[in-house]
Amino acid sequence: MAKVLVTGGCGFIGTNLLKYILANRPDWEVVNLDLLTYAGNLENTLELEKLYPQRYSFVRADIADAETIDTVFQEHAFDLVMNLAAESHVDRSIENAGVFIRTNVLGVQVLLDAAVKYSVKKFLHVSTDEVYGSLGSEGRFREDLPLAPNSPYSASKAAADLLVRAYIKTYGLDAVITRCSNNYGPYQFPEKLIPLMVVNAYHERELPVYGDGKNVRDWIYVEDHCRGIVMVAEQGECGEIYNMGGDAEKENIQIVRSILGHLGKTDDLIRYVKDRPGHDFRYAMDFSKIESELGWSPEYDFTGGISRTIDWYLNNKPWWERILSGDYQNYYERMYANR
Ligand code: NAD
Ligand code: TDX
Repeated sequence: MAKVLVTGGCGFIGTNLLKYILANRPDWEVVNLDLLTYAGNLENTLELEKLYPQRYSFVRADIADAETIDTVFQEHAFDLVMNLAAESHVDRSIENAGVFIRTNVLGVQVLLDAAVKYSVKKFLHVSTDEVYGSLGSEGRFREDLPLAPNSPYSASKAAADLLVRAYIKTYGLDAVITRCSNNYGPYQFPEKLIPLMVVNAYHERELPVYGDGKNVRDWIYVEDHCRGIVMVAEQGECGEIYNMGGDAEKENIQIVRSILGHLGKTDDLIRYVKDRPGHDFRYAMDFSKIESELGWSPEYDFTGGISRTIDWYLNNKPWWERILSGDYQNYYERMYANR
């Protein structure tokens, strides 16, 4: 039985990753450690407590709280740590960078210290394509490009990547980094482009498109990313970085139009608004390294993935309604107050 720590498991990718691991790795026992910030939703993972009582448990904690993290590591003797906990929304980082530095940089240092102290066998850090900066209309990000982050969010993620590198070199920690493009799928918080547009279109509210809507992102269905994370944890070489992407570059406006089409709404709802400051123009991933070395490639195509995703939001209206009303944030108190 491998003992695994997943941080940030109540967020979007973390929830999908936990489901993937518990269904596909019967010999992994997983602790989900999450602070339950505004982006963490305990309701996402409740069924896991019922389905896998022997192999799954939840701890509410802050990755930047060194004392608590030390206690958790001492108690569990983890073989593998997968760090997904982060502040993840670029627009919020432009409003207030402080919490991004605390969680995404200091929090990673705290986890790395604990991993060294308690001799964790493998540390997998989930990073992002945004650390490479922005592309023009040509080319793709490769792992050997220099870091050139443009937002406080991506700068904090790049800083964490450098810390991981330093702990490998200095302390001999066995660590790997994954960098993935824009994920979409079930459980994504409705502040991000796709769920925000689905929810607004559903209510026939305006769809706020930044700038001219021609910025390009490479979209990957979240399950493909999760499969890749597990593959890198099992087979990745210490010190290596692995890009993942969906091979599905789309302009934002194309995404918005496809959502409107799917919901049978008209383009009149589109509203072009002031651009995001420092808005990266284009992301595109060269994932040939993970393809040739580990045999990973994305399996979902965008047309199928986006329909699946839109249908999930339409079929899970109470999930996002509780988020929009703020009710989901009281869930932990309701659930655990009398335990
Ligand atoms: P998310 O915002 O949906 O979830 C983040 C989770 O981390 C939440 O559950 C939150 O409660 C938890 N968290 C935040 N601060 C914490 C702290 N101090 N201690 C413990 N838990 C804390 O994010 P996501 O989209 O699921 O992203 C997960 C990871 O993947 C992040 O590291 C992000 O940078 C990376 N990533 C995301 C994407 C994407 O498209 N969403 C793409 C590439 C990489
Ligand atoms: O209302 C909006 N209107 C709009 O035009 C929002 C929320 C976004 N956009 C644009 C900005 C981007 O060009 O859509 C694109 C996607 O925006 P986000 O969903 O905010 O994602 P992005 O900034 O690309 O970052 C995402 O991918 C990389 C994740 O949020 C990061 O956590 C991940 O690292």
